[in-house]
Amino acid sequence: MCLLDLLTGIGDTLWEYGTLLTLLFVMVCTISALRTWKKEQLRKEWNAAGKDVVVLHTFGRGYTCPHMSPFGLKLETYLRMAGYKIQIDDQNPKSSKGKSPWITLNGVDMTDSQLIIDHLSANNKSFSSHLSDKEKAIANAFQIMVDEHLYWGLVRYRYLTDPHVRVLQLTSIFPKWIKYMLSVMKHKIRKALHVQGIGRHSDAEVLEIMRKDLESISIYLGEKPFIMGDEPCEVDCAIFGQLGQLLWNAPDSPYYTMVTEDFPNLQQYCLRMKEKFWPDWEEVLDKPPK
Ligand SMILES: N[C@@H](CCC(=O)N[C@@H](CS)C(=O)NCC(=O)O)C(=O)O
Repeated sequence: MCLLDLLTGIGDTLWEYGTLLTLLFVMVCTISALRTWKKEQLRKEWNAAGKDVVVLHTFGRGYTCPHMSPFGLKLETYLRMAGYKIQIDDQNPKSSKGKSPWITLNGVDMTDSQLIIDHLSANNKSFSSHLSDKEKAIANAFQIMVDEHLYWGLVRYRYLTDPHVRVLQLTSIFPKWIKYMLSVMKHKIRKALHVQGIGRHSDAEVLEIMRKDLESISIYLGEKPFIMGDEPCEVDCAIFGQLGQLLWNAPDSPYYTMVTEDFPNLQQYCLRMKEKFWPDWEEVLDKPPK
């Protein structure tokens, strides 16, 4: 009798586990099928954008600048410069590499703002072909300086140095609950900046590092309308992408003051780029809640 009870008990338990496992299996399969279906739907939607229409996957618009990401501003500026028709997708901002922005063009996904610009420039219209090899090298060095160096100073200011983390109020792209998770977010960013290196410096050192970058751009720009001369080219998109964040998305920051007061030709430069490629700037901005 005891043995029978024991066996029955084991049988019941196994049955319960079996049922639970089956349920779990069905749930996982359903979620995976739903994901695949959603992906297929999105792909259909992006392909329906039309031939040679660029679907630009990016974070949503800001209240003071169309992009909160310097790389989004850079890439859309280039696409506008090259005359592409653009369809914005702000629901899937991160690529398979986990970074934003990325694009889908004629059914093909492409990632990384610079790789995309290099690819489109090589296959369509280059705005740098008139430059000498020496000038191209200078343009390349500026692009790397702003995207891989100046950018990190912006990240540090935006999320760590700015006591009010004002960037959160300049757009609706951050979820409302982010303010309760600020310390987690800051911890993640602090770790990334430590690995990159800029997180190891003092605030005063970072300020000087940033000033030097901005001063270099300002000196090289001088009186010219665009960084490499009379006509804008690809590198202007990168510079505008980063400087635009300091000018429009970093209110009350020391960097805003540098761009507007210490190196005013940078502000003039941004306004020139804005006027040339973003005549609809005000219209595309998101509206802050009343
Ligand atoms: N090299 C990349 C950089 C893109 C990048 O760092 N994007 C940031 C937004 S400004 C991002 O997606 N960060 C999200 C993350 O790192 O998780 C490019 O040029 O597109």
